[in-house]
Amino acid sequence: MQLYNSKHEKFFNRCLVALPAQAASEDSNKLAIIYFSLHGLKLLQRFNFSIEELKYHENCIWETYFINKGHGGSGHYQTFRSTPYFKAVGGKYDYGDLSACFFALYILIILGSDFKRLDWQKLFNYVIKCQIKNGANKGGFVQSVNDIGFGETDVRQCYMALVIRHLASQRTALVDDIDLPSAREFILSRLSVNGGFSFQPLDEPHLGYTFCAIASLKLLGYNVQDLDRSKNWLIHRQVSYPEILHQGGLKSYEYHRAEDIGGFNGRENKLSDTCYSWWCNGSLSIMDPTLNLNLINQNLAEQYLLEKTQNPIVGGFSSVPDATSDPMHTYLALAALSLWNRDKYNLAEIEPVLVMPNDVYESFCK
Ligand code: GRG
Ligand code: ZN
Repeated sequence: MQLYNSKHEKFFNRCLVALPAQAASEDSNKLAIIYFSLHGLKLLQRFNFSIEELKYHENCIWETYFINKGHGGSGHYQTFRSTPYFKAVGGKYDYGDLSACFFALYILIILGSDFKRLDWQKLFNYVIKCQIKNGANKGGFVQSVNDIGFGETDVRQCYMALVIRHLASQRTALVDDIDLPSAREFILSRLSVNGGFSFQPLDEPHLGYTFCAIASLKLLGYNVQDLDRSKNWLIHRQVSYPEILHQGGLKSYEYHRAEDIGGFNGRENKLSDTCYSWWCNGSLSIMDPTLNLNLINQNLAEQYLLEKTQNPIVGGFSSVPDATSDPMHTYLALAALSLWNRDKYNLAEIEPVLVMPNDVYESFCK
């Protein structure tokens, strides 16, 4: 069982330089791809750029993605766009979005920006604009806002809004704020009786939403270690099958796949996927960093990633065995391996709430 550190380093560097033509539709996810690749190189402890390169790339991010709207007053806000396409279209179509803010900040932080071009309160004014003030989704956030809000409203946007708030408050004392009690109510209303969190109340819980909810509650100062049902639900995301399945007793069961063992699924009776190794163990670690990871079978968990979804030839990890590697699954696999055994794999420490290497966060806070 081996981690191919140098192959993954080359994989991330390739993703930063050029992607295959089939990835053209990922244009609006470019900031996310850059985040996973740069922070992935840092986790590998192979983040080796010259001062000139860092400055050059930082400048590209500001020039291409930053939006500064208005001329003073409370209506003045700053944000980031997800694709340069909107800059070209301009006007009323170019109004930024929460995930672009989230990913752009992570990139600028790791590039060592001094953030002199940003007014943190004005950036936060955009987050305030995104919060829903009334109705069934009160306290939640829209993904994007112009005169009206756009996009899905679930705990993912709460998570990104609260991370931006946390980062902004490291640099400035925020004068205007979001409505914190209703954000908390919004998240808790998605807590299912089995301990998982869902897209909307009474929906099927999903691990991706559960990570966002637990990390958000932690950022809100909630005692997440007391969420016992969530802990139980999380532990049961690790895939294992009773002996009878291997003996052929229930061979026709559609969701039995022997290669999934040790991996994690996103919800009951579904298949393993690399990213869930992170969403599950990251959540457990946020709830209790010292105890909870002992509750899963770590050896099988490492084996699933290293032997089933790691690509030893071109580098990277894929979502499922025999698929194409991608930067998100590669980053989240390394993040999970760092939680379990960072010394063995020569990885940097990961900060689980922010999904950012600890030393990157610490240098931002200095
Ligand atoms: C990237 C660190 C970081 C944070 C940003 C966007 C976001 C915050 C987190 C994503 C959370 C997530 C994975 C949500 C899951 C959404 C969902 C319901 C996926 C279901 O996908 P299916 O049905 O997969 O294809 P399963 O495995 O359930 O069959
Ligand atoms: Zn996945």
